[in-house]
Amino acid sequence: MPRRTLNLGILAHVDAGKTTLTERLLYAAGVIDEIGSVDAGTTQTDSLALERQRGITIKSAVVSFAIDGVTVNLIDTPGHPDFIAEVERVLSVLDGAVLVISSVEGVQPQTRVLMRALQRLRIPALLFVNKIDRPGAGEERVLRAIAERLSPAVVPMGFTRGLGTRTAGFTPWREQDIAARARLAEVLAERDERILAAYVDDELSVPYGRLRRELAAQTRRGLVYPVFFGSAVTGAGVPPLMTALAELLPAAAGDPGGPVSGRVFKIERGAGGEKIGYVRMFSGTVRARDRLRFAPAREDSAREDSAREDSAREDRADREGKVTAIGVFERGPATPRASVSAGQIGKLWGLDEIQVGDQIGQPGPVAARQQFAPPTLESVVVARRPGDRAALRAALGQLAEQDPLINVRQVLGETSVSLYGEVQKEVIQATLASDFGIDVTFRETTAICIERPVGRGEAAELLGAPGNPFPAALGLRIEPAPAGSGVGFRLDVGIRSMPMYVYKTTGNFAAMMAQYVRQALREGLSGWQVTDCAVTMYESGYISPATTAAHFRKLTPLVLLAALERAGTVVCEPMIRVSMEIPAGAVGAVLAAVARLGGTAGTPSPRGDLALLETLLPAARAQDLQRQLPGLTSGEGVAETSFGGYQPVSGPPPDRRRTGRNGVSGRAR
Ligand SMILES: Nc1nc2c(ncn2[C@@H]2O[C@H](COP(=O)(O)OP(=O)(O)OP(=O)(O)O)[C@@H](O)[C@H]2O)c(=O)[nH]1
Ligand SMILES: [Mg+2]
Repeated sequence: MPRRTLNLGILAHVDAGKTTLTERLLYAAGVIDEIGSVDAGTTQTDSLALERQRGITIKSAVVSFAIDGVTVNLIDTPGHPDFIAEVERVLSVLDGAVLVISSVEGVQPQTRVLMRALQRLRIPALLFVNKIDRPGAGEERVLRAIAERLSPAVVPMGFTRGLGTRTAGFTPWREQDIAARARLAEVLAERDERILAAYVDDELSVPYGRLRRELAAQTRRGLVYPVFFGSAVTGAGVPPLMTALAELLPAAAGDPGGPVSGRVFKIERGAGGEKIGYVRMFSGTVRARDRLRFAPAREDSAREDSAREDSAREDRADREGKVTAIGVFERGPATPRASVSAGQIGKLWGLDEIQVGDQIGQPGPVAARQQFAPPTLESVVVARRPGDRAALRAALGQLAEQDPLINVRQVLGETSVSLYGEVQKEVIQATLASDFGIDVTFRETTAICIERPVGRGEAAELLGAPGNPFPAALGLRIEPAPAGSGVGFRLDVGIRSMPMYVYKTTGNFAAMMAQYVRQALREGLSGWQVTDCAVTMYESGYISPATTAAHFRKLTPLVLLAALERAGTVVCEPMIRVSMEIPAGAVGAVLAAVARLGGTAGTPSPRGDLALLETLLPAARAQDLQRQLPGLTSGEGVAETSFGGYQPVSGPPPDRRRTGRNGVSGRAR
């Protein structure tokens, strides 16, 4: 029987201890003899020079170890919100996850964002409450926060002792621990009627072995979340966590003899500049010298509004290439192998045109996309030496290969990139300098706005009508839809009006029209992406055999923009929610700063000598507030940010087309 493989993501808010835990797991599994440290820059997974200097993870990294007959491919991810796109890319290849929570800081904003994504995608997860050796560590408090803010379906798997000391430990519950057993039965009974029936008679009448099996079954279906406590630094609680990985999470199934199907989730450049694709295999076997076909994976997005990215994907049709070498993750880093099979993660050399998000061979499970907020900022990158301009464009092209969301755009001879925040900007700058020898500066960071229709508008081009340049008829209606709903598309025409000799099925016709519509909505009346709308196609016509797909594709933007002009749009800017804990005496100064930056604030709520303050600021200004906070609060204020949706801009709408650059200065208006 082939070894089973568990592709496991380690996810958490920044600094919760993911990389340290990864190191500890590798040590406990005997893969490394010495434990590296993030602070000394000696860990296995923070291997980039920049990661070592800064002590944060920037790129996801894969490393493997074996436990109880299972090979675990562990994917250490960055926790900083500027690098959330790295997390999104690995979500589609995970069998399970460990969500790390600091026992001192508790549930943090990014913890919630990540947990929601795991829940939406039904990815089974174990929770590991880390840093129990640190002063200020909590148990009950953290469990309450988890139940209230993450999921009520949690099962503590043991108890702690010596919290907040170097000797802090974690002991798993045993069969004899009556209270814990009753609680386990209670949680499981909520989702299983047979357990409920047995449990109603007597909580302890359900055999312990059955409870454990049911716990594994419910955990694997993403219905309950077992919680462990421990310390990645001292190693406390790590052995029970490791046992649980094999017992409670699902290892990958898949037929190595089946048709080839895999997903590319990471692109890297080798020492000689060669492209390396990381693929997770769902089925079949890829061997060196195989010719492979690849194309963008089908996607399932939480929010369907990324017309920008859709269009980028559309431009890259099916491609192919020949695999020249393979590395497989089995123990530690990848080792050279002749093939990679179902369930495994491999590195593939030789596929020069491979892209992040590509599907290799047969379609696999639908890819997760748009689980998190998109980048909200952009900035023009300028080479300090004018002679570097062409090299800069090429270098940014390579970076965009590894991180498609940086979305390199040429605007009036300049190059702009989209950004999540300042840290990502610094990383791009440092990477360009160290890896490409190009010194750059950034122009002012500005917001990436969106447009929403404000009313309903429709337009049509009929067959043979004057002014219709194509032998195709098309009528489209656009109307507003709820915020965050993206772009909806619906066909409302009879089958006889669809050119089936071109599109074969109505489903395909609808899918292609939806794609043309999303493409056309990339630029609205003010040049921003149009979203949160419902588009209905109410008119269709063709002349066989003259009409082709290109006619519908080219007619769509003409009709849709006419409809959009009748509907009208409002330009909305991205907002960031900044939650602060500040000294009570600093409230006045902070409120004034928030107002100066164009933000709004809720009522401060007192907590001892401190005040909690919730504010909402334009994205381009939120980081200014964070920069000013230490000065305003004598260094005592702490702030946490999260995406706050889009709000109509006040004043004249910034026009991205007229200026060719983002017209929003982000200043208070
Ligand atoms: N006391 C204590 N410190 C810890 C523990 N785990 C991690 N740390 C420290 O916390 C800091 C962050 O640890 P990392 O492992 O880099 O955290 P991370 O989650 O990988 O951080 P990012 O990848 O940047 O999001 C480092 O200084 C670690 O030494 C722990 O269990 N106890
Ligand atoms: Mg890390």
